Amino acid sequence: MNQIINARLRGHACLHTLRWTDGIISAIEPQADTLSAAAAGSEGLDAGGKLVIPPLVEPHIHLDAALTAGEPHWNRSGTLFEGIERWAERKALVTREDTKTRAHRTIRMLAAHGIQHVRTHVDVTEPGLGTLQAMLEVRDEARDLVDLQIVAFPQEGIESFAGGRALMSEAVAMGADAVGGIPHFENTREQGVASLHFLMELAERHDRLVDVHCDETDDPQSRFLEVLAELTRVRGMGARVTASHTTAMGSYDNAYCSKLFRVLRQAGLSFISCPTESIHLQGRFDSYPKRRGLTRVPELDRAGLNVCFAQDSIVDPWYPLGNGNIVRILDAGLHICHMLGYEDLQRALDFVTDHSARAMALGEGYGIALGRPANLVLLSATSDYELLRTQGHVLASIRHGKVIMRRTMGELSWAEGPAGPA
Ligand code: 17E
Ligand code: FE2
Repeated sequence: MNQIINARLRGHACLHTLRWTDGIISAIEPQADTLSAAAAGSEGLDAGGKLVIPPLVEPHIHLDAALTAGEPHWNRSGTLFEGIERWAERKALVTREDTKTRAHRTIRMLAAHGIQHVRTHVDVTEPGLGTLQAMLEVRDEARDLVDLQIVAFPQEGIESFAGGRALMSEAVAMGADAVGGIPHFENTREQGVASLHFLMELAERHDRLVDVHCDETDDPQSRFLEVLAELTRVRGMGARVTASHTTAMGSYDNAYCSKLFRVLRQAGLSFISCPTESIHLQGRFDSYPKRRGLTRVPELDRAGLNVCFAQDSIVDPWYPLGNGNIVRILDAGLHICHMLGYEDLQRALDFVTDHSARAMALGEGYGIALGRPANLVLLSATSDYELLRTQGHVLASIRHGKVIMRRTMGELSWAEGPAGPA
């Protein structure tokens, strides 16, 4: 494959031809007219006027726990905390092969939906760090399908888990790309704050990215985001730091948020919301009215902060569903966040492409521009709005200039018989 013709690019009125050489984009040419399919040549693809975008991005998933729901027990309460307990039981049974097999299967599910960039959290509250070692191998083995970033994630705490700090340092030494945290799960507020100081220092010293599970609770007293943001501001690390979940923000009052947002803007960090996961795990201690348990996605966006959507789980102790399709998450997120207004629908894909790429600090490795990798995805729709309205799909995924996946849509046919006007 060396070109796509009749490609519709977001933000452009006319169709384009995209060409590449040795897996690098070498031409982006506006077309005066629609070209005939034959013009694609034997080495080309005709996009037929549909959208061609850079790959979809999955910026927050737990590949180490994927496909383990119900093993050995189901999460009956549906809470985050029971999920952590159930995972601890499954974690005791994990082997290297088990981890790698499930991770590869899940990566294939993601790639089947046009995702080529993935950030996974890997639980490092495990003496020996065998799971991390397995996932580092997966990172190499899966290169033909995805670029994988690995976050050293202390599921059971940095301060409250025996040897937590040493495990985090070891994980970074082994090659984790990013440093994680879980301050709301630490036993005390002081430990939560101490864990943030520790992890920011670790990341800065070793030049790693940061992605903290931060305030994943409906408790309005959980205020670790302000600490993470301030440590980020002081270090000037905004482009490299992400706060995931921050669901407590859905329970903060507006007076506190008006102060908090000042600090967030100064810090310039990114945000990831996992809407299907949060609507499922949060609100569990409410009767009615029942909170949605999501962070303030539109408010963060309107404040100029970078915010994106992610899946978080696929069939694990926290969430029993999921099939790799990030457009399903976008659909749910826009509904839950009151973001089905006209303007948001026009630019909806930003929340699962460009914004996510920015949170992952992909830089020049991402996007349709000359000299960048020919990583391209063909969609079944001509606009963001149409993709959502039709629950559309990825029809082809091209990686470093090679087609790695194609999908044919199901055909609809009507039986003959009485029908209204066509
Ligand atoms: N662990 C956690 O602390 N929170 C989550 N949402 C998942 C794992 C999936
Ligand atoms: Fe998570």
